Amino acid sequence: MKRVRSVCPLDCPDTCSLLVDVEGGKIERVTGHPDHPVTQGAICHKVRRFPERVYHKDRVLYPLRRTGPKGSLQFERISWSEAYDEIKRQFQSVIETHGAESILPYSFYGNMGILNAEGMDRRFFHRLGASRLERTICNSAGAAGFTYTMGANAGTDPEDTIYSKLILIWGCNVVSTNMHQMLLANEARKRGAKIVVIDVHNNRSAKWADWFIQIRPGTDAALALGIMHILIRDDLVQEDFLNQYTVGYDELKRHAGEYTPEKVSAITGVSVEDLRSLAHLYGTTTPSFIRIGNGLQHHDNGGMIVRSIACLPALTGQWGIRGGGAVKGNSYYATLNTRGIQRPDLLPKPLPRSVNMNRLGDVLLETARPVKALFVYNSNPAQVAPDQNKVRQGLLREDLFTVVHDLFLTDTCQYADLVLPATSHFENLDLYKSYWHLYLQLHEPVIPPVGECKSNFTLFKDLAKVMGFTEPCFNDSEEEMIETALQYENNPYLRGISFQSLREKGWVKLALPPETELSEAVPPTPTGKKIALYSERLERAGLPPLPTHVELSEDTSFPLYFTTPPNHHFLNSTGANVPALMAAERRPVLQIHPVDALERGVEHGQLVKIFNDRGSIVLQADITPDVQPGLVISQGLWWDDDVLGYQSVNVLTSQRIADMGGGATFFSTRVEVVSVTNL
Ligand SMILES: Nc1nc2c(c(=O)[nH]1)N[C@H]1C(S)=C(S)[C@@H](COP(=O)(O)OP(=O)(O)OC[C@H]3O[C@@H](n4cnc5c(=O)[nH]c(N)nc54)[C@H](O)[C@@H]3O)O[C@H]1N2
Ligand SMILES: Nc1nc2c(c(=O)[nH]1)N[C@H]1C(S)=C(S)[C@@H](COP(=O)(O)OP(=O)(O)OC[C@H]3O[C@@H](n4cnc5c(=O)[nH]c(N)nc54)[C@H](O)[C@@H]3O)O[C@H]1N2
Ligand code: SF4
Ligand SMILES: [Mo]
Repeated sequence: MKRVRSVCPLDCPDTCSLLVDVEGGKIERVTGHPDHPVTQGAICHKVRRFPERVYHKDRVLYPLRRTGPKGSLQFERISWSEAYDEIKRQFQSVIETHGAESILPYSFYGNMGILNAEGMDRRFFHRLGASRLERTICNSAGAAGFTYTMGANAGTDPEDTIYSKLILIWGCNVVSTNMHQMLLANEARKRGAKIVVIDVHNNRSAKWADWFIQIRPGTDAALALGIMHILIRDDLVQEDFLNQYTVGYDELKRHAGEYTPEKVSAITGVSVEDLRSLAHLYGTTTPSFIRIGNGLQHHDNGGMIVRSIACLPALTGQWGIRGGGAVKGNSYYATLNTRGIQRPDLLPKPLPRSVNMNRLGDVLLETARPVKALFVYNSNPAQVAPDQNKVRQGLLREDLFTVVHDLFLTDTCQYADLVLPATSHFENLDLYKSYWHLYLQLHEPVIPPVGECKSNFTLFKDLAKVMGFTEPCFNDSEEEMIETALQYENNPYLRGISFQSLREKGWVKLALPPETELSEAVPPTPTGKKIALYSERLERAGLPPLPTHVELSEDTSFPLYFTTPPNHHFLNSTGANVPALMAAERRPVLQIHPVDALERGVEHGQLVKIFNDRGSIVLQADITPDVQPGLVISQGLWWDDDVLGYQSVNVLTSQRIADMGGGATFFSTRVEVVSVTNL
């Protein structure tokens, strides 16, 4: 038996360091590395069960070619060279008839490794001249909003949050989605901190918090403005900080004056008393820290919400204080040599069109500039993309050639002409950064590739050869690409980090300025930039330059909001085919408030139909006061199951784009619910 280091590859902020027990070339056990300063030996249940995923009986082990109609899951085994020949033939044919732009890569972060998520694949599709994909399904509205205020998607070092005395967890279900933030907050709590959760429902994190504030969907900017109003009115702002580090305080002061407690309470559903207590708690506690989640930015107004909340620490002068500030994401600190890895210089001129991934359904159904070939990897769009009926209608097109590279026959694979077997990250060399903590980690293979599986890196390197691309960058080894990624003089935080140092230590912390210099780094924005309370950039983009509450725009003829955040045991749709994790989640349900249930004659445990003008799904009703009246919730992205009658919640969500960053609007969905027995 040997025990080796690994990294969790999942799209989770915690990017844990793992220890893997390997016996006879097989993974027996996965645990958290006790020495990693953030992981501290603790990992989630999902990843402790990872061996079941790696050795799952349904893992795709060799290339497959479709033999039945699309959607029938009828495949035959073929060789890699047959698969490559087929891809070359199809790509050449669509390039001849419709140009390379008719090829669309579709990927996300099923594996967060730099090489396997955004490395050789990017080089390949750039050189091919394929359509470009805007990867905006996750955090892009909020990242844009935070950046408008702070100048970069960078905030507090999470390790410092143990020193916070007040922790606001805002639209973030940390107990399930960022468990090490929960552990750090627990440590802060031991040292006297208070934890407040602001959310639309009484989720696991709300139950763990000291104070749960329930808010109406999409109204968080109004709450932030209400807090600003009271901070300013009651003289709880830090004028010196505001004068030195911000622009637009005078304009904000006048503007926030309009957001009276009564008005804000009417918009948000938060009582005037709670609003006052919250504002005073925030205005009188230091250091205070805000963890801004992704939940509240999956709305039409998601960018503006995050931009507004991001103004708060400036009002009370919390930047530069250890344990103060806020985090939306910290990916800016770990900016790598993206141009060197992805080689955008290989793109043809004029640049191929760029497609927002949230609009996949419409894009596949468009006839003017049709997509003729789709290449999916690191993602399961038939399940995770909004407006699922449109996506599936597009995927069913007989004239669309679809390749899917995955570990399993996901819902998306049902529509594939070719399914290619992917390695798990345990089988690859890769570099990992976190979008929350500040450690880079190297991953060396723990086991050899299973079956005939290939990593994304190897697949796209092979495909470059198949297509006859002769640029030397297609010969790069994994090690060379990691060295390239780390060579980026514009990012001083990478100083001293090399492939070798990562190999020796496993992880290395980004070289942020030491604590004594922290005040120099206030705010954590590119040098010289001030915190934009008033944003000229937003003004130029035609958006409100000051923090502003904007009403959600979904069709109000459907009376209930429908929010579909992740569950505890799956990672998006990953893990939703692992029996132990499915058993832990039991079944997908619709949480509905007793008042809404009564109004509709719905009884606990009954099947209900949830519908809007995009489609309908059926779920079992869970009547609970954990949700507010007017809002129904279904957690998790389950795979479709014909036998049990599950269909994805994304049947109901919209392809509408958020106010900033091209973001998704999953949680602004509106629906009606009827009891199936009343149909
Ligand atoms: N267990 C688990 N962990 C995960 C994931 C997973 O699928 N499962 N997914 C990973 C990924 S890709 C991401 S992006 C993150 C997402 O994780 P988080 O950042 O925590 O975001 P969500 O869980 O989507 O939403 C957080 C909370 O916001 C609530 N919310 C919805 N609308 C509003 C609103 O208008 N205002 C407020 N205040 N709250 C609102 C949601 O109901 C939910 O309770 O988690 C990562 N970690
Ligand atoms: N309704 C609703 N929809 C949502 C969300 C929501 O909260 N509600 N959340 C949204 C968010 S925040 C996100 S980030 C997206 C996530 O959407 P996706 O990124 O599509 O996430 P997964 O469903 O986990 O699918 C990842 C796939 O990649 C595969 N994979 C893993 N490793 C590798 C590899 O090395 N190579 C290849 N080729 N494949 C690999 C996995 O097996 C899995 O099938 O979903 C979005 N969709
Ligand atoms: S999913 Fe998140 S919490 Fe779980 S092991 Fe991976 S990084 Fe850690
Ligand atoms: Mo995400």
